[in-house]
Amino acid sequence: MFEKSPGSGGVWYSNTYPGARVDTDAPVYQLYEKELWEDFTFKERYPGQQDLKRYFNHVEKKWDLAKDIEYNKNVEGAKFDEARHQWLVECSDGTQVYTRYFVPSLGFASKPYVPYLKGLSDFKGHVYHTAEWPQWGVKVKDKRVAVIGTGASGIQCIQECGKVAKHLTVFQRTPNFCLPMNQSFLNEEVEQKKKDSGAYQADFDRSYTTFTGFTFDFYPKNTFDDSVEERERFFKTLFDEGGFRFWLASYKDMLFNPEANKVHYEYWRKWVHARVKDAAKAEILAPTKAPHPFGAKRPCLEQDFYEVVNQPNIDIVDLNVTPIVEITENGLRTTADGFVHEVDVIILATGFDAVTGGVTAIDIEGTDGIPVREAWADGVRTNYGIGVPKFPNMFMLYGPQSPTAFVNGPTCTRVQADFVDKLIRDLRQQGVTRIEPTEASVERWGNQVQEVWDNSLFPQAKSWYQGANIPGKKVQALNWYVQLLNADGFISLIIPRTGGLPPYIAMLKKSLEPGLEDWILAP
Ligand code: NA7
Repeated sequence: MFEKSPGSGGVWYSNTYPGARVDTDAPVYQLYEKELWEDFTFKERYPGQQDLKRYFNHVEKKWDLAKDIEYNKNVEGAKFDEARHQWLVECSDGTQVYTRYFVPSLGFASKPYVPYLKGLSDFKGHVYHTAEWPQWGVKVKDKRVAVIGTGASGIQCIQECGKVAKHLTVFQRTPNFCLPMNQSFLNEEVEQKKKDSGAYQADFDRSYTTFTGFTFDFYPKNTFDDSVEERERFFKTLFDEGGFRFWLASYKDMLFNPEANKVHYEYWRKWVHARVKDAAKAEILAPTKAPHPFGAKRPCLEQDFYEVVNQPNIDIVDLNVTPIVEITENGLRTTADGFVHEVDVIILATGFDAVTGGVTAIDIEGTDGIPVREAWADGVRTNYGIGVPKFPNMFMLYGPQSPTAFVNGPTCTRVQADFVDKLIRDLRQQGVTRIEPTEASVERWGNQVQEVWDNSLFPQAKSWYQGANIPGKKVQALNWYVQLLNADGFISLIIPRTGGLPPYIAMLKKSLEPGLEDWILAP
């Protein structure tokens, strides 16, 4: 394993900004091997970055992985050698290795995105991107801080920095439809009892059966099946329980039926306005007219974000009204009156070239000599989000056209890793040294991913889910979402009456059946 960072954890290594934490509740945000969870307990229901780092170190120790990982190794290029049926992988320090199989496991958020901001290099203060936060920390206490961006990183960062900064200005282009985290500390003894009683294992098992790889699933009713009172009661239980439930355990038509979606937005908007006392701020954070359907862009979980932004030391600038014209030596100039927001620190919470950026940043060359970034210029092409035509013996994990951004990360990677593990074992047994997806399987998969996407409300948001956050990037469905919906409820494309992860698991299994028809094999 080659790893660019000096330690394990991926995004949880590099994203050390204040407030960084996972939006998945315990215990399913971890690997499911008993030997790993029996003697490790997270400190909080939604673990913070430091705790996640502690977890990665635990796994590394327990599985004695350090001997297999080379840290501070940046993979720059990889090329398939047809004579050897092997990849030649090259690192920036000159390291070269031949390997039969090449498994880019680059995550969906490994290439930070910094938008063009005129004059940024003139700024005399400090500039930090949330994903490249110094490991030694940054002093924001008593400083004047600007945060650009209100995705998950921005919200978490504002929530923490706002409490200690002298003044903090939020530069918001699109409001985040934040949901309540309902955070709590985990009690060692209580968790131990859950482990002993089989509750942990039951949650892990359940995560393979739900749409999202979490322990909860969509409600099997449509929004208007219930009366207004029943709906309000139901919504309240989702908010009380917290997490992504209002998004991913609500009425099953919410992400497909615009009217059902509006009802969700209105409920959420009222909830925000009840918390943010400053009416002008509340309107920017939860406007009368929704900028996009609820949940078509990823919401973020908050703890006291709405109370923090209500503080007098916080201003919110709506960039749709007053865009940033330029960065000056001492701040950010916005149009309306040429006013400069003077700050000491600028925090860029501007996200990532998500899902594809990690893979396309490396010079991975196909058998036709074309790098993957060029091969995908008109759109990503994979089968099952794992194999890529003209890139034999390469298997991506947690990459584009997989369930990636729509499921619990560990569940998704586990499912794919099991698949790749079995595939490699089978190939070895059969004496096969070269495998490549068939064009037919790639065509079918691409159409399937896009067709399902187009039938949902997701395309209506300019989100990283579809590459729309990066200027010039091809807009397309980058994640496998799975289902179509009609008036009768879900219609699975593959297996009736199930959704999300389960059909994906079934398809991967089928793809391994004798004949491996989705793949071209060569001895
Ligand atoms: P996101 O979710 O991509 O958020 C990036 C934010 O930065 C978002 O609010 C953007 O506004 C904003 N942005 C980007 N470019 C600009 C410019 N030029 N001007 C102003 N604002 C800008 O990234 P995160 O790091 O928060 O989270 C990524 C995922 O990682 C997260 O969803 C989790 O799954 C983990 P926009 O919304 O595009 O109007």
